Amino acid sequence: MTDKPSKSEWQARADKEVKGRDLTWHTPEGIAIQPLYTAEDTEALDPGLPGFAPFTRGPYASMYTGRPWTIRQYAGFSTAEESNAFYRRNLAAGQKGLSVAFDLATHRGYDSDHPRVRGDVGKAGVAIDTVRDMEILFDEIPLETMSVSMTMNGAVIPVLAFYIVAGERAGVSADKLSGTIQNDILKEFMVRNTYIYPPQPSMRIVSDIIAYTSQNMPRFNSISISGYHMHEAGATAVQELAFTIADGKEYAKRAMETGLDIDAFAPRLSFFWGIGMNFFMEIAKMRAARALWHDIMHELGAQNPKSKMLRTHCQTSGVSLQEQDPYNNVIRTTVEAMAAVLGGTQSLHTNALDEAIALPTDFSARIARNTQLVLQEETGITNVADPLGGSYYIEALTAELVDKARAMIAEVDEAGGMTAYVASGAPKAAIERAAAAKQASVDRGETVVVGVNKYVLDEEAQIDTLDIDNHAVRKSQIARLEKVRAGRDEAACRAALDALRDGAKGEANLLALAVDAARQDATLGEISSAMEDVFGRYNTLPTPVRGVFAEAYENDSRYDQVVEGVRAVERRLGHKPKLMVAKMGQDGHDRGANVIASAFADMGFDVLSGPLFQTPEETRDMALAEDVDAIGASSLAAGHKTLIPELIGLLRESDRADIKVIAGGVIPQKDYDFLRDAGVQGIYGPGSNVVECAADVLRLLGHNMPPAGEEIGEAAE
Ligand code: MLC
Ligand code: 5AD
Repeated sequence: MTDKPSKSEWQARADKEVKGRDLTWHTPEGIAIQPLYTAEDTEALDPGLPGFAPFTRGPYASMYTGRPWTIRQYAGFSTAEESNAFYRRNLAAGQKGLSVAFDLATHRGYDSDHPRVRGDVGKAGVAIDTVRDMEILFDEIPLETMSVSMTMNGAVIPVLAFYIVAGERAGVSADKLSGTIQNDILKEFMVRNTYIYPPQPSMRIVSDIIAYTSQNMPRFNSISISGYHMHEAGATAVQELAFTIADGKEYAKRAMETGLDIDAFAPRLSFFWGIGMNFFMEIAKMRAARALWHDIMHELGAQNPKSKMLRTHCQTSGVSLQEQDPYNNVIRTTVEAMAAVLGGTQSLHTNALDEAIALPTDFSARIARNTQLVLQEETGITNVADPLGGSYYIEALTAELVDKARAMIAEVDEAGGMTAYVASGAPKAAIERAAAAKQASVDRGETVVVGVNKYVLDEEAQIDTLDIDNHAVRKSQIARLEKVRAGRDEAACRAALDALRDGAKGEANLLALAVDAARQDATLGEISSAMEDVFGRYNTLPTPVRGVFAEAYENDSRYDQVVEGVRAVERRLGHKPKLMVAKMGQDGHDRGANVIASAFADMGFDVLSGPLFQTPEETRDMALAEDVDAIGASSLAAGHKTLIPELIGLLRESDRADIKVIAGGVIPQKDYDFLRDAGVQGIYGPGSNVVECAADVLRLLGHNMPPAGEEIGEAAE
């Protein structure tokens, strides 16, 4: 018998095979991944058993062998009637739980008839103004058995109140309702941006909901503490882990400060991860999260094991999906779904292949759902709990993520906890730096995206996408709003709203008061305004990071060529070319806008980042006051056909048609001609190269910019 070869013997042999090339992979998390893991890497590690502390291997002992994860597709669009019909079709075809996507008007606390939300009604989700809408949304869906997730954070009080009252009207009392409300405001201030009130009253709302649900809704998860949106904004796995777990710690501490016993609410705190393409990293992230949460809840004094057991939903990554060669997205989503499942998720949404273009159609939703059905019913994956437990690589990576996240959580603690840390802007800036670095790496081809920066198709076939006529949705919502207002007891409704306003000044439970107002058919906008009267509305200005692109593109000749072009334009204009990055409508997705602002500033443009949520009038006014040369309108929530043409019309009215307008974001190809006819001079979908986008802007400003690949000397003014 020969001796077992050691790891160093393996190393010698591998070195010889690759002639000494370093095979270490340095991830964006700052982790050095070795080319091989062995028992030596895991000697000191014991992940324990599924269903037992610290739950690294899963919250339940039997995991999917006892019950598979919940297939819970996030959906909502247009009116309550249309979304209800879509839900019922999906449930009939194998979906198991519901998950409601609301439109941005609803998120931000505006009724559909509010002038600020003209472009948003029914677009990125379903429009909900009253309890009546909520009743229609769940018509013929048994609320006593169906678990329903609602992604709502800003207008969380009226939406949960509507759900409770819709349940009452269907004969299902609050104690029987099962589901989840997202109710995670801290990450809104960091990345998702659908907040309404300032941080302090927003944190009170979170606690009021935790208090109300722990007393009245024992089957309802009071919060879905979300890393997903950080992931989508470009966070590394360590950032997502650390900031999300730290958010959870902050919520738990706040709830305890209001006098609640930790074991009364902690078993109903839930989590939510984004799952991207770094397969093993994502699996390890989910396992690390469970171990970290267990320890934190233990430190906070939890006794009940359920308080320390992290349960989670996952969604495959939207930003990993591409407009180019979109069928590749089915493959990406399958790989990501497998990571979520091998990481032990309780509930899962798989994205549709048309993610980068529009909301899912029946066809793309079917493929997305079937991805999960095939995994559950054809692969055998569900027959073993935590099948990757004990993998040298997975266990070592899990332990490394725990260590790195713990160190980052300690920094948050030192800053005074997550509320203070978020207010400092530090986590948002850290995530934006990671996002800009990632974008630069894709643009430079260092990170491969098939069909985007490698193996690019000569010609793209168009796919059918969903289109929503938001004018029609708005009209029908306004008609129903008027009907509800006409049919209610106005005095009783006013009295309930006054009580809510008074309660906001004091310490009463805001959800309890909003339930009373909802019973009187107060609208979402009215309930939100009653609280806004006391709390005010919160606004922030984007502060994009600087220097990341310049660093990533050091010694890149094309980048230098663009920088030189910017200087030439500056000499000619007598000032730096000035670009305003505009976010119009209630769409708060600002990763793309911030990346553009960072990159253009690094290339020498004078960049003005407009505030979120502008109306076209406000964008026009700011552009004129600041005398910009171009406006880049970023749109990811389908408001582009309404808002961008309006802006161009307003510029023309002001005799400033010379200001160039370009558009970027999630814009279907079939809308390009419409936008060009309206006067848009450049359109940049997902996967666009930022440096080439800047080259185009220089051309629009009259600079003779050569195509990529041509020599610098050929550039001429
Ligand atoms: C589960 N159960 C088991 C079991 N597995 N029982 C025995 N053996 C097993 N192996 C039991 C559980 O105890 C529970 O019962 C019941 O079955 C359901 O299991 P669960 O694990 O609680 O699953 P689920 O109900 O699906 O809840 C998952 C969750 C929840 C806890 C993560 O919070 C959830 O559904 N979240 C979804 C969030 C979501 O969809 N978000 C969308 C965001 S989209 P009991 O009795 O104990 O309850 C977004 C995008 C954007 O944010 O930005 O717009
Ligand atoms: N319907 C279906 N999926 C949606 N998403 C967002 N809104 C909807 C909707 N109305 C998904 C997309 C997006 C992520 C945040 O959620 O995948 O990237």
